[in-house]
Amino acid sequence: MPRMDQRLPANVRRDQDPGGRDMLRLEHEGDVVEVALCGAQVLRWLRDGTDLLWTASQPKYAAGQPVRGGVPLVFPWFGDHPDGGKLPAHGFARNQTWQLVHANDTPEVVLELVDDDATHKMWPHAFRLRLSVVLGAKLRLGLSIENTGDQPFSCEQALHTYFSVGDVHTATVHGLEGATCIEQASEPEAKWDRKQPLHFRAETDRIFQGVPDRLELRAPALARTVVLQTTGAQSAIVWNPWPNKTAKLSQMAAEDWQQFCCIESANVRAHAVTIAPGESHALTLRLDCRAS
Ligand code: TA6
Repeated sequence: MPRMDQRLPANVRRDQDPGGRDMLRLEHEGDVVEVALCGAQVLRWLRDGTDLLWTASQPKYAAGQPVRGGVPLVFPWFGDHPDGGKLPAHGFARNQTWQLVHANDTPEVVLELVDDDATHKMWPHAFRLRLSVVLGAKLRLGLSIENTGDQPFSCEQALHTYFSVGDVHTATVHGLEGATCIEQASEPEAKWDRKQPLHFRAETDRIFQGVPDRLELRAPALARTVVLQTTGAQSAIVWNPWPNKTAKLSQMAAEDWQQFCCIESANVRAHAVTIAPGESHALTLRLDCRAS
């Protein structure tokens, strides 16, 4: 159970997710955010009972694993471990149990993860991670990474957000036009106009670098626009697996790919962050979901 003493503000409640795992439920004027202690993963952001994020239709709420959906974290590496092998893709922060260290009636909760023998076996550095989740008219996430050791380290990190879009064929992402991009998809769109907003016409797995701090996701099938406002994020990854990759992914039904896209606020590859001993880096994301 959370480390902090038992008192919580009235609009923050301890609860359990469908897998019986500890989570926190924040409420603000009818909106709800659910945050699992496993991985400090935002599971859902509910407005009038509708999830503004997205969860795969065969979700597994298992100990030590992220649910495919919501906002899984990425730290300290993005994608497969550089040495390959058995270390978890997207790093280990998403698989560890975080501790609740602060809560107030904004409402805000702050979860913390510090290094231990288990993490040292995967990554030989001392760190303190903190994830702040603040629910108001917007949802604000802040991931801070502190180097508590005596050697500098470099790390990749991302807020790997899954967004409901209703129909990915009509969804578009605005703000990345002209940004440097690496396409990682195995069956990508043959060629696409980098000066135009991003449309989804094939498997899409694009790492954009040197990105602006404001992006917009338009989902006409849901009459919804989401504005993503970041600080401390130089990279953005836009992902949709399309049917063939969906068939290889856990927790997914065959048609799930049509319902979502990921826009990940990140610092990866050339923009991995080097943090000196005693220093910190903060990556913040503010999500503003509007009817459009
Ligand atoms: O961020 C895109 C990506 O690297 C895809 O290639 C795909 O592997 C996806 O992440 C899986 O992320 P997840 O957090 O669902 O395991």
